[in-house]
Amino acid sequence: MSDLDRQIEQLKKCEPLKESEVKALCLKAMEILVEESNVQRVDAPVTICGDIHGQFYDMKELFKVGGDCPKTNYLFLGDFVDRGFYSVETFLLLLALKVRYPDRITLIRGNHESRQITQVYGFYDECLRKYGSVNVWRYCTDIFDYLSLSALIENKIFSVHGGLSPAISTLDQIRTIDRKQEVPHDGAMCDLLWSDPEDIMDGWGVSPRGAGYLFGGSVVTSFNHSNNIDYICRAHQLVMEGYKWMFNSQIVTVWSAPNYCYRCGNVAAILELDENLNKQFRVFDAAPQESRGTPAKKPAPDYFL
Ligand SMILES: [Mn+2]
Repeated sequence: MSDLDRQIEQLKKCEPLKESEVKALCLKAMEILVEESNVQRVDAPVTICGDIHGQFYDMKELFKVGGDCPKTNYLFLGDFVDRGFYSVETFLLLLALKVRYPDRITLIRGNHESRQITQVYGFYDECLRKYGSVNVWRYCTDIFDYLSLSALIENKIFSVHGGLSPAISTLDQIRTIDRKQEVPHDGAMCDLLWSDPEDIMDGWGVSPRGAGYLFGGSVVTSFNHSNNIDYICRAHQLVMEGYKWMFNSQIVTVWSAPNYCYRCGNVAAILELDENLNKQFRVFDAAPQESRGTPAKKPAPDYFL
């Protein structure tokens, strides 16, 4: 068994790696991620997953429902860390799978894959508590800068963490962004990770999050038409039913953190696409209490971001 396979087995038991192992893993991951496009091509069949937020045992439920990687090809839409008790183990397991099976798992960046946000919502504190230093946080946040910004499944389904940007009308404009940086406070890269579709308005609106925009149905219609896209698949917003279509099935939200923050009472979903892009949502509940390990601290109180 290789070191990497052994590390994957260890992480699957929710046991973190040694600091030196994290450093080596992140270096290998960087070599792979730097080659990826800002609009990373993904082949079907693929299973699309939304926010995880450090809910390690619920991610294990996700893999039970969706199948193990590499047998199942996965696309994760970001927000791996913060809020839950196990951001370290959650992100490192996904990263180790990426290094082991680079063509069978795609990880794109969420707004929480950021130095600034993780210092407020849990990942920084968790690294400090589990390792006694912030080195692991530094290695991981350096890797965040290399994560792709979006994915394009069979040229037909555009996938992104948040949504659209008034600065972006074509996929080629996304391809020209220099993504290897901390998430900026505004501009195209920020909007892709922060924006939300909104029912009650058309065009663009001010986001209550303080970053990104609200965008209406006409914006989605125009983007999908210009780019020859069937629909947009995104995450970023808690959906009590696990997934939600909007604007006449032109955009879907997929949310994969059941009982978000261990108290929201929602179910989670993943979206399975077969080789012909036929859709099957799999809805799942939080892992049962007896299989969850012992949490080390209470989650942050606010679940708006
Ligand atoms: Mn988010």
